[in-house]
Amino acid sequence: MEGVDFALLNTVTRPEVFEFEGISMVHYFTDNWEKVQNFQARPDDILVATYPKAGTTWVSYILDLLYFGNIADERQASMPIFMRVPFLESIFPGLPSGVDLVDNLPTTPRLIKTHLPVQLVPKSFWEQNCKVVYVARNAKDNAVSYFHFERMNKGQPEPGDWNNFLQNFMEGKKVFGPWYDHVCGYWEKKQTYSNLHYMFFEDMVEDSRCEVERLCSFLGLSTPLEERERITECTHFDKMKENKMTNYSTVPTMDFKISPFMRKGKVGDWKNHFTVAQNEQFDEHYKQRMQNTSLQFRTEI
Ligand code: PPS
Repeated sequence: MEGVDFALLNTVTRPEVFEFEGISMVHYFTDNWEKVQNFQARPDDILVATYPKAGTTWVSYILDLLYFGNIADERQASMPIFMRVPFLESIFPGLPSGVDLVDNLPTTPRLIKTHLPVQLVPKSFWEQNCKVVYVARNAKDNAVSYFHFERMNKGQPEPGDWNNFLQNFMEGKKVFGPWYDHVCGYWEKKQTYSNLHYMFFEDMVEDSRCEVERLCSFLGLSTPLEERERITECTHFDKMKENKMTNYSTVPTMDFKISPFMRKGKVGDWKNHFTVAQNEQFDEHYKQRMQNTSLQFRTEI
C-alpha cells in the first residue's frame, strides 16, 4: 500500500481517553486538530459522517462505486477504502494524516469520512454547502459493534468487559462522545441544512436497493438501474467481507482472530449481548436521553 509504513503502524498502542472540546477523545484524532479545523472543503466534497460503527464503510463503498466504479484503473483492486475515502481527523503513526490523504486525492468529488459530532465538523463544509451523508444505527447494535471493535483494534482504548463498556457508552464516555448527542445533533442540523441526507443502518439492511436509489436522488445522480443493481450486489456484506479492499484486513492494528472488522452486519445482534437487567436499565436511560427528539430507531426489523 503506497504511503503506508507498516513497521511504524505496528507501533500503535492503545490510547488513553481524555476530555477534548467537550467530548471524550484519543490523541489519534486530536493531534492534527488545527489542520482539521482549518480544513478547506470544496463545494463538491461529500462528507460521510457517522458515529463509529454505524455503517460508514458500507456507505463509503457505495458512494465510491457510484462515482468511480466505472474507472478502469487499478484503484478498485489496489486501493483500500480507507485511502479512497480518507478519515479526516485521523493521524496514526505510519499512515498519512486524513487531511493529507484528502488533499492528495486524485479524484473528484472527494469523498471524506468523519466521526466528529456535528458541532466539531470543520466550518468550511457548511460554508461551502457541501453534501453530507449521515448514517445512524440503533444504539444497542451500535454499542455491541463498537465493543467488539475496541477489543480487536489496538488503535482504540481498552474496552473493559461488556458490562463496563455498556456503562461507559451510556455515560457518553466513548471516543467521539455520547451516541445520543451525535445522532440527535445531525438530526437537528438536517432541519435547517437541506444538503444533509440522514440514513439508517436498519433501512440499509432491510432494503439496500431502495437506499442506493435514495442516495442517487439526493446526490443528483442518474445512475442506470443495472449499475445500481451491480453496486447493491458488490456492497453486500458477504462480498465486502471477502474483498481485501473493503474488509480492513490490510490494517495491522486490527486482530481479526479476536473479532473481524466485517463481523455480523445484522440488526438485532444486541439480543445476544444484553442481559435482561442491562436491557431494562438501558431502555430507561434511553427514554430520558432521547425524550426531546423526534428521531426514532428500530432495534429489530
Ligand atoms: S467504522 O470503524 O466506524 O468505520 O465502522 P463502520 O463501517 O461504521 O461500521 C462497521 C459495522 O458495519 C457493518 N457493515 C455492514 N453490515 C451489513 N452490510 C454491509 N455491507 C456492511 N459493511 C459493514 C460491519 O459488519 C460492522 O457491524 P457489526 O455489527 O460489528 O458486524
